[in-house]
Amino acid sequence: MSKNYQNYIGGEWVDARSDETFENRNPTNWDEVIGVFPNSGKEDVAAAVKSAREAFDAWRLTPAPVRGNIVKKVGDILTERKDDIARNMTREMGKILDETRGDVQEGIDTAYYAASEGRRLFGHTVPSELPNKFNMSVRTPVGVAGIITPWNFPMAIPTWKIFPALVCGNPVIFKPASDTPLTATTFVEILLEAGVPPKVVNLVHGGGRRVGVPLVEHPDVNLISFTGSTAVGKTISKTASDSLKRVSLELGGKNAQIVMDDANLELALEGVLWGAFGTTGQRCTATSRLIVQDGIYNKFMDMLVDAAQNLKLGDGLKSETDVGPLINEGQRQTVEEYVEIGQKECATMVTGGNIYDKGACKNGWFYEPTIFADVTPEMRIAKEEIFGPVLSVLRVKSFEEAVSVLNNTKYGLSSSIYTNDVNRAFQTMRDIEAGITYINGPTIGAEAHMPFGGVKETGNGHREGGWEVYEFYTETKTVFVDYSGKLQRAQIDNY
Ligand code: UN1
Repeated sequence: MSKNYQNYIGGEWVDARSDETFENRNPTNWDEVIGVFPNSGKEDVAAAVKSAREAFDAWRLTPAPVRGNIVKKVGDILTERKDDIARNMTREMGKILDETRGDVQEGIDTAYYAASEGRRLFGHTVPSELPNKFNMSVRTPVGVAGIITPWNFPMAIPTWKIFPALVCGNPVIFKPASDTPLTATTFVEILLEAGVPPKVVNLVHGGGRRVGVPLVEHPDVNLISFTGSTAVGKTISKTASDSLKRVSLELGGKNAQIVMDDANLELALEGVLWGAFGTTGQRCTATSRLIVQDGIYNKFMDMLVDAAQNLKLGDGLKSETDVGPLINEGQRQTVEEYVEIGQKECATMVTGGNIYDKGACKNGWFYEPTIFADVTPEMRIAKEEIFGPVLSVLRVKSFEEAVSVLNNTKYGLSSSIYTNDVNRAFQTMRDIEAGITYINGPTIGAEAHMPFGGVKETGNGHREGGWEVYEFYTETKTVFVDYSGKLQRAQIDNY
Protein backbone atom coordinates (compact mmCIF):
# COMPACT_ATOMS: atom_id res chain seq x y z
CA MET A 1 0.00 0.00 0.00
CA SER A 2 1.40 3.34 -0.94
CA LYS A 3 1.22 6.15 1.51
CA ASN A 4 -1.40 8.91 1.25
CA TYR A 5 -0.25 12.50 1.68
CA GLN A 6 -2.26 15.64 2.29
CA ASN A 7 -2.41 19.37 1.70
CA TYR A 8 -1.51 21.73 4.51
CA ILE A 9 -4.15 24.47 4.74
CA GLY A 10 -5.37 26.61 7.62
CA GLY A 11 -2.90 25.02 10.02
CA GLU A 12 -4.02 21.43 9.37
CA TRP A 13 -3.14 18.50 7.15
CA VAL A 14 -6.22 17.93 4.99
CA ASP A 15 -7.37 16.05 1.88
CA ALA A 16 -8.56 17.88 -1.22
CA ARG A 17 -12.13 19.12 -0.75
CA SER A 18 -13.11 16.89 -3.68
CA ASP A 19 -11.30 13.86 -2.15
CA GLU A 20 -9.64 13.31 -5.52
CA THR A 21 -6.03 12.12 -5.62
CA PHE A 22 -3.14 11.48 -7.99
CA GLU A 23 -0.23 9.06 -7.91
CA ASN A 24 3.43 10.01 -7.88
CA ARG A 25 5.66 7.37 -9.51
CA ASN A 26 9.39 6.82 -9.71
CA PRO A 27 10.59 7.74 -13.23
CA THR A 28 13.39 5.16 -12.94
CA ASN A 29 10.84 2.43 -12.30
CA TRP A 30 7.26 3.34 -13.05
CA ASP A 31 5.98 0.35 -11.08
CA GLU A 32 7.04 2.05 -7.87
CA VAL A 33 4.40 4.40 -6.45
CA ILE A 34 6.09 6.99 -4.25
CA GLY A 35 2.82 8.21 -2.77
CA VAL A 36 -0.74 9.32 -3.39
CA PHE A 37 -1.42 13.05 -3.19
CA PRO A 38 -4.51 15.29 -3.15
CA ASN A 39 -5.66 16.46 -6.55
CA SER A 40 -6.80 19.84 -5.33
CA GLY A 41 -8.94 22.50 -6.96
CA LYS A 42 -10.28 25.99 -6.67
CA GLU A 43 -11.94 25.52 -3.25
CA ASP A 44 -8.68 24.30 -1.74
CA VAL A 45 -6.90 27.34 -3.14
CA ALA A 46 -9.60 29.61 -1.70
CA ALA A 47 -9.18 28.03 1.74
CA ALA A 48 -5.41 28.44 1.53
CA VAL A 49 -5.74 32.11 0.60
CA LYS A 50 -8.10 32.67 3.51
CA SER A 51 -5.65 31.00 5.87
CA ALA A 52 -2.67 33.01 4.60
CA ARG A 53 -4.65 36.23 4.81
CA GLU A 54 -5.52 35.48 8.47
CA ALA A 55 -1.86 34.87 9.25
CA PHE A 56 -0.59 38.02 7.60
CA ASP A 57 -0.91 40.55 10.42
CA ALA A 58 0.88 38.56 13.08
CA TRP A 59 3.59 37.53 10.64
CA ARG A 60 4.26 41.01 9.33
CA LEU A 61 4.57 42.24 12.94
CA THR A 62 7.06 39.49 13.85
CA PRO A 63 10.50 41.14 13.75
CA ALA A 64 12.42 40.27 10.59
CA PRO A 65 15.44 38.91 12.55
CA VAL A 66 13.06 36.52 14.34
CA ARG A 67 11.63 35.40 11.00
CA GLY A 68 15.22 34.96 9.83
CA ASN A 69 16.05 32.80 12.87
CA ILE A 70 13.24 30.42 11.95
CA VAL A 71 14.63 30.13 8.43
CA LYS A 72 18.07 29.45 9.91
CA LYS A 73 16.54 26.56 11.85
CA VAL A 74 15.08 25.24 8.58
CA GLY A 75 18.63 25.29 7.18
CA ASP A 76 19.88 23.35 10.21
CA ILE A 77 17.23 20.66 9.80
CA LEU A 78 17.89 20.40 6.05
CA THR A 79 21.57 19.91 6.89
CA GLU A 80 20.80 17.08 9.33
CA ARG A 81 18.51 15.30 6.85
CA LYS A 82 20.33 16.15 3.64
CA ASP A 83 21.03 12.57 2.67
CA ASP A 84 17.53 11.20 3.32
CA ILE A 85 15.91 14.06 1.44
CA ALA A 86 18.30 13.59 -1.46
CA ARG A 87 17.55 9.85 -1.68
CA ASN A 88 13.82 10.46 -1.77
CA MET A 89 14.30 13.19 -4.34
CA THR A 90 16.23 10.81 -6.59
CA ARG A 91 13.40 8.28 -6.27
CA GLU A 92 10.87 10.95 -6.97
CA MET A 93 12.43 12.69 -9.98
CA GLY A 94 15.37 10.58 -11.13
CA LYS A 95 18.47 12.77 -11.10
CA ILE A 96 21.58 11.22 -9.59
CA LEU A 97 22.36 11.35 -5.89
CA ASP A 98 25.25 13.80 -6.23
CA GLU A 99 22.85 16.21 -7.89
CA THR A 100 19.99 15.75 -5.44
CA ARG A 101 22.46 16.31 -2.58
CA GLY A 102 23.51 19.49 -4.37
CA ASP A 103 19.87 20.47 -4.69
CA VAL A 104 19.35 20.19 -0.92
CA GLN A 105 22.64 22.03 -0.31
CA GLU A 106 21.41 24.90 -2.50
CA GLY A 107 18.40 25.08 -0.18
CA ILE A 108 20.66 25.11 2.89
CA ASP A 109 22.82 27.89 1.44
CA THR A 110 19.69 29.85 0.58
CA ALA A 111 18.41 29.42 4.16
CA TYR A 112 21.55 30.81 5.74
CA TYR A 113 21.69 33.74 3.33
CA ALA A 114 17.99 34.48 3.93
CA ALA A 115 18.41 34.25 7.70
CA SER A 116 21.11 36.89 7.59
CA GLU A 117 18.95 39.11 5.38
CA GLY A 118 16.46 39.24 8.26
CA ARG A 119 19.06 41.44 9.98
CA ARG A 120 19.48 43.72 6.97
CA LEU A 121 16.41 44.44 4.81
CA PHE A 122 17.98 47.85 4.45
CA GLY A 123 15.98 50.98 3.80
CA HIS A 124 17.50 54.41 3.20
CA THR A 125 17.71 57.56 5.23
CA VAL A 126 18.00 60.66 3.07
CA PRO A 127 18.28 64.35 3.93
CA SER A 128 15.10 66.38 3.56
CA GLU A 129 14.98 69.57 1.51
CA LEU A 130 13.24 71.21 4.47
CA PRO A 131 14.64 71.95 7.94
CA ASN A 132 13.61 69.81 10.91
CA LYS A 133 12.29 67.06 8.72
CA PHE A 134 13.51 63.47 8.42
CA ASN A 135 13.14 61.30 5.30
CA MET A 136 13.47 57.55 5.00
CA SER A 137 12.32 54.57 3.04
CA VAL A 138 11.46 51.33 4.80
CA ARG A 139 10.64 47.90 3.44
CA THR A 140 7.28 46.29 4.12
CA PRO A 141 5.88 42.92 3.04
CA VAL A 142 3.81 42.71 -0.12
CA GLY A 143 1.11 40.36 1.20
CA VAL A 144 0.05 36.82 0.33
CA ALA A 145 2.63 35.13 -1.89
CA GLY A 146 1.66 32.45 -4.43
CA ILE A 147 4.65 30.22 -5.17
CA ILE A 148 4.55 27.90 -8.19
CA THR A 149 7.60 25.69 -8.67
CA PRO A 150 8.97 23.10 -11.14
CA TRP A 151 10.09 19.51 -10.55
CA ASN A 152 13.71 19.72 -11.73
CA PHE A 153 15.00 21.38 -8.54
CA PRO A 154 12.31 20.25 -6.11
CA MET A 155 14.05 21.66 -3.03
CA ALA A 156 16.33 24.45 -4.25
CA ILE A 157 13.79 26.42 -6.28
CA PRO A 158 11.04 26.42 -3.60
CA THR A 159 13.65 27.67 -1.11
CA TRP A 160 14.75 30.45 -3.52
CA LYS A 161 11.22 31.76 -3.36
CA ILE A 162 9.77 30.76 0.01
CA PHE A 163 12.68 31.82 2.26
CA PRO A 164 12.82 35.43 1.01
CA ALA A 165 9.01 35.58 0.99
CA LEU A 166 8.93 34.53 4.65
CA VAL A 167 11.85 36.65 5.83
CA CYS A 168 10.18 39.69 4.27
CA GLY A 169 6.95 38.95 6.18
CA ASN A 170 4.74 37.43 3.49
CA PRO A 171 2.58 34.37 4.19
CA VAL A 172 2.91 31.71 1.51
CA ILE A 173 0.75 29.44 -0.62
CA PHE A 174 2.98 26.81 -2.16
CA LYS A 175 1.87 24.93 -5.27
CA PRO A 176 4.67 22.49 -6.11
CA ALA A 177 4.98 20.62 -9.41
CA SER A 178 2.77 17.54 -9.41
CA ASP A 179 5.81 15.43 -10.38
CA THR A 180 7.57 16.19 -7.08
CA PRO A 181 4.97 16.48 -4.32
CA LEU A 182 6.94 14.38 -1.84
CA THR A 183 9.95 16.71 -1.61
CA ALA A 184 7.53 19.63 -1.30
CA THR A 185 5.68 17.89 1.54
CA THR A 186 8.94 17.17 3.36
CA PHE A 187 9.93 20.80 2.96
CA VAL A 188 6.67 22.07 4.46
CA GLU A 189 6.97 19.61 7.36
CA ILE A 190 10.42 21.04 8.06
CA LEU A 191 9.19 24.63 7.83
CA LEU A 192 6.60 23.84 10.49
CA GLU A 193 9.05 21.93 12.67
CA ALA A 194 11.43 24.91 12.57
CA GLY A 195 8.68 27.20 13.85
CA VAL A 196 6.96 28.80 10.85
CA PRO A 197 3.50 29.54 12.35
CA PRO A 198 0.72 27.26 11.08
CA LYS A 199 -1.23 29.48 8.71
CA VAL A 200 1.82 31.33 7.44
CA VAL A 201 2.59 28.45 5.11
CA ASN A 202 0.00 26.57 3.07
CA LEU A 203 0.64 23.69 0.69
CA VAL A 204 -1.79 22.88 -2.12
CA HIS A 205 -0.98 19.90 -4.34
CA GLY A 206 -2.24 19.46 -7.87
CA GLY A 207 -1.77 20.53 -11.47
CA GLY A 208 -1.48 23.91 -13.11
CA ARG A 209 -5.03 24.18 -14.39
CA ARG A 210 -6.70 23.06 -11.18
CA VAL A 211 -4.48 24.83 -8.66
CA GLY A 212 -2.13 27.23 -10.45
CA VAL A 213 -4.80 29.10 -12.39
CA PRO A 214 -7.11 29.84 -9.43
CA LEU A 215 -4.08 30.91 -7.40
CA VAL A 216 -3.02 33.41 -10.07
CA GLU A 217 -6.61 34.62 -10.52
CA HIS A 218 -7.36 35.05 -6.82
CA PRO A 219 -7.79 38.75 -5.96
CA ASP A 220 -6.39 38.26 -2.45
CA VAL A 221 -3.06 36.89 -3.65
CA ASN A 222 -0.64 39.79 -3.94
CA LEU A 223 2.26 38.25 -5.78
CA ILE A 224 3.15 35.23 -7.85
CA SER A 225 6.60 33.76 -8.28
CA PHE A 226 6.76 31.13 -11.01
CA THR A 227 9.49 29.00 -12.54
CA GLY A 228 8.56 26.99 -15.62
CA SER A 229 7.97 27.28 -19.34
CA THR A 230 7.78 30.53 -21.28
CA ALA A 231 4.33 29.60 -22.62
CA VAL A 232 2.88 29.17 -19.12
CA GLY A 233 4.75 32.26 -17.90
CA LYS A 234 3.08 34.40 -20.53
CA THR A 235 -0.36 33.13 -19.53
CA ILE A 236 0.38 33.84 -15.87
CA SER A 237 1.53 37.34 -16.73
CA LYS A 238 -1.67 38.06 -18.66
CA THR A 239 -3.96 36.61 -16.01
CA ALA A 240 -2.19 38.36 -13.15
CA SER A 241 -2.46 41.71 -14.86
CA ASP A 242 -6.23 41.70 -14.23
CA SER A 243 -5.59 42.14 -10.52
CA LEU A 244 -2.27 44.00 -11.01
CA LYS A 245 -0.37 41.34 -9.11
CA ARG A 246 3.35 41.52 -8.88
CA VAL A 247 4.81 38.62 -10.87
CA SER A 248 8.31 37.15 -11.06
CA LEU A 249 8.87 34.76 -13.95
CA GLU A 250 11.82 32.43 -14.42
CA LEU A 251 11.27 30.78 -17.79
CA GLY A 252 12.89 28.85 -20.61
CA GLY A 253 16.39 28.81 -22.01
CA LYS A 254 18.32 27.71 -25.06
CA ASN A 255 21.69 28.10 -23.44
CA ALA A 256 24.92 27.81 -25.39
CA GLN A 257 28.53 27.03 -24.65
CA ILE A 258 31.16 28.44 -26.99
CA VAL A 259 34.47 26.62 -27.43
CA MET A 260 37.17 28.74 -29.08
CA ASP A 261 40.24 27.38 -30.86
CA ASP A 262 42.46 28.49 -27.97
CA ALA A 263 40.37 26.78 -25.24
CA ASN A 264 41.51 24.10 -22.85
CA LEU A 265 39.65 21.30 -24.63
CA GLU A 266 39.64 18.83 -21.74
CA LEU A 267 38.04 21.46 -19.54
CA ALA A 268 35.54 22.44 -22.24
CA LEU A 269 34.63 18.78 -22.67
CA GLU A 270 33.90 18.27 -18.98
CA GLY A 271 31.86 21.45 -19.06
CA VAL A 272 29.65 20.49 -21.95
CA LEU A 273 29.04 16.96 -20.66
CA TRP A 274 27.91 18.30 -17.30
CA GLY A 275 25.97 21.17 -18.85
CA ALA A 276 24.16 19.15 -21.51
CA PHE A 277 23.56 15.81 -19.82
CA GLY A 278 23.51 16.64 -16.08
CA THR A 279 19.94 16.37 -14.77
CA THR A 280 19.35 14.54 -18.10
CA GLY A 281 19.33 17.97 -19.76
CA GLN A 282 16.28 18.97 -17.74
CA ARG A 283 17.44 22.32 -16.40
CA CYS A 284 16.50 25.80 -17.50
CA THR A 285 20.26 26.36 -17.53
CA ALA A 286 21.12 23.19 -19.49
CA THR A 287 23.57 23.49 -22.36
CA SER A 288 21.36 22.92 -25.35
CA ARG A 289 23.66 24.40 -28.00
CA LEU A 290 27.39 23.97 -28.42
CA ILE A 291 29.15 26.52 -30.63
CA VAL A 292 32.57 25.30 -31.76
CA GLN A 293 35.24 27.17 -33.69
CA ASP A 294 36.55 25.68 -36.92
CA GLY A 295 40.16 25.03 -35.94
CA ILE A 296 39.39 22.50 -33.21
CA TYR A 297 35.99 21.35 -34.46
CA ASN A 298 36.89 17.84 -35.65
CA LYS A 299 39.10 17.07 -32.71
CA PHE A 300 36.61 18.35 -30.14
CA MET A 301 33.70 16.50 -31.74
CA ASP A 302 35.64 13.22 -31.61
CA MET A 303 36.34 13.78 -27.93
CA LEU A 304 32.72 14.72 -27.25
CA VAL A 305 31.08 11.80 -29.03
CA ASP A 306 33.42 9.35 -27.38
CA ALA A 307 32.74 10.77 -23.92
CA ALA A 308 28.97 10.98 -24.44
CA GLN A 309 28.88 7.32 -25.45
CA ASN A 310 30.60 6.42 -22.21
CA LEU A 311 27.98 8.06 -19.99
CA LYS A 312 26.20 5.42 -17.96
CA LEU A 313 22.43 5.57 -17.78
CA GLY A 314 20.64 4.07 -14.82
CA ASP A 315 19.21 4.42 -11.35
CA GLY A 316 20.42 7.68 -9.81
CA LEU A 317 20.78 5.95 -6.43
CA LYS A 318 23.64 3.83 -7.83
CA SER A 319 27.05 5.46 -7.62
CA GLU A 320 28.11 4.34 -11.12
CA THR A 321 25.20 6.18 -12.80
CA ASP A 322 25.94 9.39 -14.71
CA VAL A 323 22.52 10.10 -16.21
CA GLY A 324 19.07 9.30 -14.86
CA PRO A 325 15.73 9.09 -16.66
CA LEU A 326 13.47 11.84 -17.97
CA ILE A 327 10.78 12.93 -15.56
CA ASN A 328 7.79 11.29 -17.24
CA GLU A 329 6.34 9.79 -20.38
CA GLY A 330 5.33 13.15 -21.84
CA GLN A 331 8.85 14.52 -21.51
CA ARG A 332 10.34 11.46 -23.19
CA GLN A 333 7.87 11.87 -26.04
CA THR A 334 8.91 15.49 -26.43
CA VAL A 335 12.54 14.38 -26.70
CA GLU A 336 11.63 11.73 -29.29
CA GLU A 337 9.73 14.35 -31.29
CA TYR A 338 12.68 16.75 -31.30
CA VAL A 339 15.04 14.00 -32.39
CA GLU A 340 12.72 13.33 -35.34
CA ILE A 341 12.57 17.05 -36.08
CA GLY A 342 16.39 17.22 -36.06
CA GLN A 343 16.60 14.33 -38.51
CA LYS A 344 14.02 15.88 -40.82
CA GLU A 345 15.95 19.15 -40.71
CA CYS A 346 18.97 17.16 -41.94
CA ALA A 347 21.19 17.72 -38.94
CA THR A 348 23.67 14.86 -38.51
CA MET A 349 22.97 12.66 -35.51
CA VAL A 350 26.43 11.68 -34.28
CA THR A 351 25.37 9.70 -31.23
CA GLY A 352 22.24 8.65 -29.35
CA GLY A 353 18.77 9.00 -30.81
CA ASN A 354 17.08 6.09 -29.05
CA ILE A 355 14.99 5.23 -26.08
CA TYR A 356 17.16 3.31 -23.63
CA ASP A 357 15.44 0.27 -22.10
CA LYS A 358 18.25 -2.16 -21.44
CA GLY A 359 18.50 -4.17 -18.21
CA ALA A 360 17.41 -2.31 -15.13
CA CYS A 361 16.30 0.67 -17.26
CA LYS A 362 13.43 -1.20 -18.89
CA ASN A 363 10.73 0.36 -16.69
CA GLY A 364 12.04 3.90 -16.67
CA TRP A 365 11.79 6.96 -18.93
CA PHE A 366 15.38 6.73 -20.18
CA TYR A 367 16.72 8.24 -23.40
CA GLU A 368 20.26 8.09 -24.76
CA PRO A 369 22.40 11.23 -24.62
CA THR A 370 22.00 12.54 -28.16
CA ILE A 371 24.15 14.91 -30.19
CA PHE A 372 23.34 16.57 -33.51
CA ALA A 373 26.18 18.06 -35.58
CA ASP A 374 25.86 20.34 -38.63
CA VAL A 375 23.06 22.25 -36.96
CA THR A 376 22.33 25.67 -38.46
CA PRO A 377 20.78 28.61 -36.59
CA GLU A 378 17.42 28.45 -38.36
CA MET A 379 16.72 24.81 -37.42
CA ARG A 380 14.12 24.23 -34.73
CA ILE A 381 16.60 22.13 -32.73
CA ALA A 382 18.80 25.24 -32.58
CA LYS A 383 15.97 27.47 -31.41
CA GLU A 384 13.49 25.65 -29.21
CA GLU A 385 13.91 24.49 -25.64
CA ILE A 386 13.90 20.67 -25.56
CA PHE A 387 14.45 19.96 -21.84
CA GLY A 388 16.16 16.65 -22.41
CA PRO A 389 19.54 15.07 -23.22
CA VAL A 390 19.83 16.52 -26.73
CA LEU A 391 22.70 18.77 -27.74
CA SER A 392 22.81 20.76 -31.00
CA VAL A 393 26.28 21.62 -32.29
CA LEU A 394 26.92 24.64 -34.50
CA ARG A 395 30.24 25.31 -36.22
CA VAL A 396 31.57 28.86 -36.52
CA LYS A 397 34.59 30.56 -38.10
CA SER A 398 35.24 33.45 -35.71
CA PHE A 399 34.63 34.84 -32.27
CA GLU A 400 32.23 37.42 -33.71
CA GLU A 401 30.21 34.72 -35.43
CA ALA A 402 30.15 32.67 -32.21
CA VAL A 403 28.67 35.56 -30.22
CA SER A 404 26.16 36.34 -32.92
CA VAL A 405 25.03 32.69 -33.13
CA LEU A 406 24.81 32.52 -29.34
CA ASN A 407 22.64 35.65 -29.24
CA ASN A 408 20.39 34.41 -32.03
CA THR A 409 17.67 33.08 -29.71
CA LYS A 410 14.55 34.40 -28.09
CA TYR A 411 15.84 33.23 -24.70
CA GLY A 412 18.59 34.65 -22.51
CA LEU A 413 19.23 32.69 -19.34
CA SER A 414 22.73 31.23 -19.16
CA SER A 415 25.78 31.26 -21.43
CA SER A 416 29.35 30.08 -21.42
CA ILE A 417 32.63 30.50 -23.26
CA TYR A 418 35.82 28.49 -23.06
CA THR A 419 38.80 30.59 -24.11
CA ASN A 420 42.19 31.52 -22.75
CA ASP A 421 42.08 34.95 -24.37
CA VAL A 422 41.33 37.47 -21.65
CA ASN A 423 40.21 40.13 -24.14
CA ARG A 424 37.67 37.77 -25.68
CA ALA A 425 36.46 36.80 -22.21
CA PHE A 426 35.71 40.42 -21.39
CA GLN A 427 34.05 41.06 -24.77
CA THR A 428 31.85 38.05 -24.06
CA MET A 429 30.80 39.41 -20.69
CA ARG A 430 29.84 42.64 -22.40
CA ASP A 431 28.18 41.40 -25.59
CA ILE A 432 26.37 38.19 -24.74
CA GLU A 433 22.66 38.67 -24.17
CA ALA A 434 22.04 36.53 -21.11
CA GLY A 435 21.35 36.97 -17.43
CA ILE A 436 24.25 34.65 -16.52
CA THR A 437 27.63 34.24 -18.22
CA TYR A 438 30.30 31.73 -17.26
CA ILE A 439 33.90 32.10 -18.40
CA ASN A 440 35.62 28.70 -18.57
CA GLY A 441 32.73 27.06 -16.74
CA PRO A 442 29.57 25.28 -17.93
CA THR A 443 26.14 26.92 -18.23
CA ILE A 444 25.08 25.48 -14.90
CA GLY A 445 26.47 26.29 -11.48
CA ALA A 446 24.33 28.91 -9.76
CA GLU A 447 25.32 29.97 -6.24
CA ALA A 448 22.63 30.89 -3.72
CA HIS A 449 24.00 34.35 -2.92
CA MET A 450 24.16 35.51 -6.54
CA PRO A 451 21.28 36.87 -8.64
CA PHE A 452 19.77 34.25 -10.94
CA GLY A 453 17.62 34.97 -13.97
CA GLY A 454 17.55 35.85 -17.60
CA VAL A 455 16.79 38.41 -20.28
CA LYS A 456 14.47 38.33 -23.31
CA GLU A 457 11.76 35.64 -23.09
CA THR A 458 13.47 33.96 -20.15
CA GLY A 459 11.74 36.25 -17.71
CA ASN A 460 10.22 39.58 -16.87
CA GLY A 461 13.24 41.32 -15.41
CA HIS A 462 13.26 39.97 -11.87
CA ARG A 463 16.05 37.96 -10.34
CA GLU A 464 16.05 35.17 -7.78
CA GLY A 465 18.89 34.53 -5.39
CA GLY A 466 21.26 36.92 -3.72
CA TRP A 467 20.27 40.39 -2.62
CA GLU A 468 18.01 41.23 -5.56
CA VAL A 469 15.18 38.83 -4.76
CA TYR A 470 14.43 40.78 -1.56
CA GLU A 471 13.26 43.70 -3.67
CA PHE A 472 10.61 41.50 -5.21
CA TYR A 473 9.17 40.38 -1.86
CA THR A 474 8.94 43.87 -0.32
CA GLU A 475 7.17 47.12 -1.00
CA THR A 476 8.99 50.37 -0.37
CA LYS A 477 7.29 52.76 1.99
CA THR A 478 8.53 56.33 1.92
CA VAL A 479 8.21 58.07 5.28
CA PHE A 480 8.54 61.80 6.09
CA VAL A 481 8.79 62.93 9.72
CA ASP A 482 8.30 66.65 10.17
CA TYR A 483 9.48 67.78 13.62
CA SER A 484 9.34 71.52 12.92
CA GLY A 485 5.93 71.92 14.54
CA LYS A 486 4.58 73.87 11.58
CA LEU A 487 3.24 73.25 8.08
CA GLN A 488 6.20 73.10 5.72
CA ARG A 489 5.16 72.99 2.07
CA ALA A 490 7.70 71.13 -0.04
CA GLN A 491 8.78 72.95 -3.20
CA ILE A 492 6.99 76.11 -2.01
CA ASP A 493 8.16 77.31 1.40
CA ASN A 494 11.79 76.54 0.69
CA TYR A 495 12.03 78.45 -2.62
C1 UN1 B 1 17.13 25.48 -13.26
O1 UN1 B 1 17.78 25.14 -14.24
O2 UN1 B 1 15.92 25.36 -13.25
O3 UN1 B 1 23.26 26.15 -11.33
C2 UN1 B 1 17.80 26.02 -12.07
C3 UN1 B 1 22.25 25.79 -11.77
C4 UN1 B 1 21.26 25.16 -10.85
C5 UN1 B 1 19.96 25.86 -10.83
C6 UN1 B 1 19.25 25.70 -12.12
N1 UN1 B 1 21.82 25.08 -9.54
O4 UN1 B 1 22.09 25.94 -12.94
